[in-house]
Amino acid sequence: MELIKPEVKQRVLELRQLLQKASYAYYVLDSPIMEDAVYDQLYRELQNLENQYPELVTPDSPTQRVGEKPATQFNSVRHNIPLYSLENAFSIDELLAWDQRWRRQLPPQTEVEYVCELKIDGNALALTYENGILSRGATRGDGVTGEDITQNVRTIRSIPLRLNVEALRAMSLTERVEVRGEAFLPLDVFKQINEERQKAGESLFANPRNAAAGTLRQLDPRIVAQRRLDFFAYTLHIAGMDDASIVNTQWEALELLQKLGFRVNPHRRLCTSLQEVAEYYQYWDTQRLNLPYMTDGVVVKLNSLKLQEQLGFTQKFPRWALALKYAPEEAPTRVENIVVNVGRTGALTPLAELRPVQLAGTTVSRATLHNADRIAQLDIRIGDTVIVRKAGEIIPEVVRVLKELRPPDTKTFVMPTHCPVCSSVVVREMGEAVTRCVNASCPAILKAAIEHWVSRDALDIRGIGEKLVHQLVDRGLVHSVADLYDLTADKLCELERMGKKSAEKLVDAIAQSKNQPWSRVLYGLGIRHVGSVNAQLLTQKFKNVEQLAAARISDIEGIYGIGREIAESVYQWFRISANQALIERLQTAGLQLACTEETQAVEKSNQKLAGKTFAITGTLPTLKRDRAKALIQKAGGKVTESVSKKTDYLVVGEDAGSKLAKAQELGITQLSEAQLLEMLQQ
Ligand code: 1X8
Repeated sequence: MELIKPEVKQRVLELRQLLQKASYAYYVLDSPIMEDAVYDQLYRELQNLENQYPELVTPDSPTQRVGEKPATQFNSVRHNIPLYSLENAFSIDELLAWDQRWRRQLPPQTEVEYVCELKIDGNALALTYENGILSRGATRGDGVTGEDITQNVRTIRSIPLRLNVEALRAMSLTERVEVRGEAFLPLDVFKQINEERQKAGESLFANPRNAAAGTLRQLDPRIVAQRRLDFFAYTLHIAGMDDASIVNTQWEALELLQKLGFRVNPHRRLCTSLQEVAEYYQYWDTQRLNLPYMTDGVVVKLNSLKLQEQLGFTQKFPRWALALKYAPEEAPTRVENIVVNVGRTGALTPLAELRPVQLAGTTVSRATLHNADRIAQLDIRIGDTVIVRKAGEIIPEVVRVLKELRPPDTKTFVMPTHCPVCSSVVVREMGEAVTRCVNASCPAILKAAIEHWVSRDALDIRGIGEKLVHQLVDRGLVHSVADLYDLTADKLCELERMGKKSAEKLVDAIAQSKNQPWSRVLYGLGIRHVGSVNAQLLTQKFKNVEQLAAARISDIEGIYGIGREIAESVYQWFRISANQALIERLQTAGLQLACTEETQAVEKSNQKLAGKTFAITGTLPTLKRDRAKALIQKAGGKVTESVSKKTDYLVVGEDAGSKLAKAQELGITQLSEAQLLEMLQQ
């Protein structure tokens, strides 16, 4: 055997430590310490050394995450400690009942602390570490016996192959450590996988949990590695921990897990009363929709491990923990009919009319079926029992058919050949999933276009709602948004429930909208792909409608943030003569189709965050993160995902994550949401 120089051995160790540290910072602390390119370079250096000296390869090396060989099957393994499931509760009343129950086993009025954690809708894993090295990863299975999926578990970047050495040494945890947690697929990855599967004509995963389960059971670890599974750790068992010298509480266990190298969910809370537990539960009922992964409830645990031990387990559950769940977001119901809706862009969207069902706290009686392809793919028929789901989006969708419940008399749906509103022939372009009505004066399209025109971010005309728009169109008072500006109080008085006073007010509100800036008018036109941010980008470059109408695709595409698809859509819109006529009429009516000096000044002064870099952490009291980001960007600021020396401000919300610690370390100015809004307003 060739003798290996000590410098080489030393360098290999050093590289592993560096890479491990970088991974920890990136995947666990969410706060990178090196550029991707640097990481890649160090990784390649290690890979080269290991290729040169294969005897230096160890199983915990960062290069050893993805195995080469697909498995032929997974072996069954018996868990050293069974994985219990949790008792479910669906209301605060049930939480109180649970509290009463365990309290009966203890002296009256025992004071306790509760740990609240988010319940991740994924797949439980049991990870075994021997002498600090990951030796086994297993699925939950039936709780007693699971499957050995170590090869796949190794591909999950947020699972350390080796526990943090310093943390280990400090506690002399050299024996066996078992860590439990939830493997899950982030929502964006889930979406991407399903999009790819749809393109490939494969069946879709019904939800992220199923997709994660399917991924974990993939025989080829190279495929698993591409799927970007993630993992939150929540339970720590240390062999011989009975003396409780290392951790005494669940809270400490979570902190130790993080030190050992695991990703631990940052949204945990230590509570001293059920009132606080209830608040946490209610807070996350709505806030969870902003998280990049699925949660279906919160887990409440008694903090003291001693108390946990004292209370023990029933046949099925620990007595000291409870899964306080939210109303299910999926439910079975029957498709009573399939109708077709015509939207602002003329798209014909099939909708299922459902037998009403409770879903995520609301009654659902309609669900989108998206398009004809999807109906065919899922084979949805009128009369079928289906599963409806409300994911982050507002409109619920049908995710699958319970074919075993299909009655013999179902009816298949056929996409109409004519617009259900105006009866003109519909068009489906080659390679497109969408069927459209292309009659520019189709009343359905017109109604939707007017609703958009008057909406808050467009011309913001108060007092015109859906009902009024329908009346205006159905009575032939309005054939285009330009007709709004010819309405008089007298004409409006003909409408149902319209008095002289309100008619005058309305005419006034419509007239007021002539003062709205060019960017809002452009947004109001409803050009495909031109949302309010794009409209602002466009009007910053094209100071009036003539310039924009004359622009070539390449001119439009040249704007930072505007891609080819948007540019083409804008270009095509101005080539249609009906649209040119509309612009002319709006001009005559007196709408702003150019930047006035005033609006230009406003826009300039709006760029008050220019040159400043922001990061956001935690949940803001009122703004969704995307919205906060858009506001900052609109004002010329930059928003980054992580905190670095270049960050000027960190906007801090509830349950701030590791970015806050990093910002404190770097002395970066922190802002509350209120302070941010103030900066934007000044
Ligand atoms: C299941 C889960 C637990 C936690 C989060 N998500 C889950 N799905 C947690 O404790 N943070 S605990 C658990 C179980 O014990 N079956």
